[in-house]
Amino acid sequence: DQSKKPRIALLGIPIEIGASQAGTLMGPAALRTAGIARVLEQLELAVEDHGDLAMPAMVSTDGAPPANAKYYKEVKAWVRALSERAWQLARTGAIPIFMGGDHSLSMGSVNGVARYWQEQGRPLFVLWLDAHADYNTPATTITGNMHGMSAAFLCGEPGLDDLLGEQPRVSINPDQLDLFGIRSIDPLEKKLVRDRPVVLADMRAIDEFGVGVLIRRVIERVKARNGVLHVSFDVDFLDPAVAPGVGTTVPGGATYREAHLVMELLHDSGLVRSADIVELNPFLDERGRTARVAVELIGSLFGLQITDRPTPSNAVFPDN
Ligand code: Z70
Ligand code: MN
Ligand code: MN
Ligand code: MN
Repeated sequence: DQSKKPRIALLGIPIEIGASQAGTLMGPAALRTAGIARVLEQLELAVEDHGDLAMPAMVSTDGAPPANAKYYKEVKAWVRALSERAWQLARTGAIPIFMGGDHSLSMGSVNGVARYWQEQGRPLFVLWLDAHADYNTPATTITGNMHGMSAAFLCGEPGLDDLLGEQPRVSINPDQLDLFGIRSIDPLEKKLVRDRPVVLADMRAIDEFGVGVLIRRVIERVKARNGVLHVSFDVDFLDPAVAPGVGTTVPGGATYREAHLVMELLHDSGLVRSADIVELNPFLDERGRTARVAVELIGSLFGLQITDRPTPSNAVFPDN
């Protein structure tokens, strides 16, 4: 019975001006070519592909853009349109997967789903799988690239205050953000993250404890507050050897196996209600490798398993 299957709503957001390198606008097409819908359908999910969000018109009456935020007006047009669309998709009861596009789109996707969960009275937690913290503001950024500001914006940091236009801003508390896989952070950004109760597992922590322990810690925190989880998956979370098709490769990323375990544990938690997959740059990819890995990982996030036997755990939690 088609109506009883969990529903996945795919939406492409072909935005690239938030990043330093062009090409992420081809991300949604590459994910479709790599078979994202087919993989999810094989998992007995009902998949709706809503196509790509159309590039929205810019509103010329908006005031002067803030300094140090490149393509602010264009990003604003995307983000306000996407926030509304994300809220609507969440209200249909489907699990939206937002296919990027650069990571600035999460300012719209996460704001929209956060609005929905606020209406439902459940806290939204955000797991940010990324080489970068994306916790810059116009006051801390070196590059002015807005994809480096999305996590900070979502936690209510000032400096992009008019970005959503008429859309309600629904910030998450910094203690509901988990930065996971971080290995590149700017000096002022580092200071800002240190001053906030953001939960962070950097690459050293992953080496010390392993992804199993650390992802279980994320899951337990969400469960303890009867929350739900949004997974914002920046493909540069992965090691460049696995995922060369990204604009900024940072060495020392998650291995193929670590990333799969992350996704499998998240699936088993039953907490994931929405996801972004961002920063895939098909122009820089090697024969579709990165797109294919990304699709495999989305498969694991939504139930693809090696065997159908439960795997026991002997995880020991660190104290924080
Ligand atoms: C740097 C900045 C960035 C990619 C995020 C990097 C931002 N912290 N780059 N993801 N690929 O420009 O703010
Ligand atoms: Mn960048
Ligand atoms: Mn990012
Ligand atoms: Mn990144």
